[in-house]
Amino acid sequence: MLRDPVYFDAVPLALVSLVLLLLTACGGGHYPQSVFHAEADFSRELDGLFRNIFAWAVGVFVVVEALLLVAIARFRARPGGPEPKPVHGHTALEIGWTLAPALILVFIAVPTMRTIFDTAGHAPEGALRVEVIGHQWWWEYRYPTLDISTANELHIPAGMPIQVEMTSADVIHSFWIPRLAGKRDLIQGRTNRIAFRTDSTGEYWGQCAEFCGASHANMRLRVIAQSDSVFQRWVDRQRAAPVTPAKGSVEETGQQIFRRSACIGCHTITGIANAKVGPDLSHVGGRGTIAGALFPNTTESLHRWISNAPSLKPGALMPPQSLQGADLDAVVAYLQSLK
Ligand code: HEC
Ligand SMILES: [Cu+2]
Repeated sequence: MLRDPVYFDAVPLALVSLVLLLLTACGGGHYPQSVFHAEADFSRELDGLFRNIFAWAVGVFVVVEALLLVAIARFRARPGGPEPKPVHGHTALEIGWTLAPALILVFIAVPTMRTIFDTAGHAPEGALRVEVIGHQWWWEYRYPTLDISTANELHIPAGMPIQVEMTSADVIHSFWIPRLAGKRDLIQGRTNRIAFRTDSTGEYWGQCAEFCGASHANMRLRVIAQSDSVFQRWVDRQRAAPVTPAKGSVEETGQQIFRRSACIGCHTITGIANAKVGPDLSHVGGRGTIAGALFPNTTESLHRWISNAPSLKPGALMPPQSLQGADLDAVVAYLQSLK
């Protein structure tokens, strides 16, 4: 004998689902790292592919669920009804449910392959080349054609294609600016490429997307897309020699202390020090953030950072420095003057 069918109370379940669905629309208007707010050709292409595949998935879902509901309604066991009739084999049905998914996969595969080739990093003629080197846990940027080296904050001209050439100084990292481009791995000893172009000026956030050690989550970055003239002004400032402090100023004292401290074993300031363990500080005062775009570039964060970086950023490869009091003030003032 068949037992009585079990009835689910479908109404509360449907209500909960509806509320959850509506809640997904919440979240405010600011999406610093949302792939759904694409602002470059690269990210728009990924977004388009995602939406395309999602539409197919929704179609499959609707058809499958509809058939399921029909089956439940029409073929359910009814009290006193006859035993169900077993059915073996149905050639037309079997060919149908083999062909339909195969066709859908073709419709998904074609745009997927196109996107893979489109995002393979072939930049058009005249693209601006930027080398990105991943370090635990910060980003080094070099502009080989402009002779610039900077860190963590990537300035680009809006409207111009950017050719990014990526490698790593240590472990594997991944360069990802959700609204613009990426993710793509940075691997020591090889060069991976992406190319992208954004037409809107503004600030975009990104971060390392491949686990790379203690401060992986603190390996962030900022992209600042600027109009041609603003970008050119930035380039000119970066190419200029670092500011020379005035005679007798506190900045000059800071420079002297910097020169005889451990700093010169790890950092570059053109004309003062030339080491490559940490970020180039020639124009550090012009950056908005420090330490993997983790802290605002303020007097207070520079003080705390120089005194004890690992206490602010776990594992940071800049050891605590013994500078204190007026000496530390002077070094901070010097760094801030390096616009
Ligand atoms: C053993 C090498 C080492 C020494 C010595 C060292 N640093 Fe660093 N420094 C680093 C590394 C590595 C980073 C990047 C750390 C990170 O972001 O995770 C860094 C980052 C910085 C930053 C942030 C730069 C940016 O744009 O993010 C400043 C400022 C800085 N160091 C100043 C100093 C000063 C001043 C001294 C000397 C008093 C000094 N450092 C000594 C290795 C060193
Ligand atoms: Cu990482």
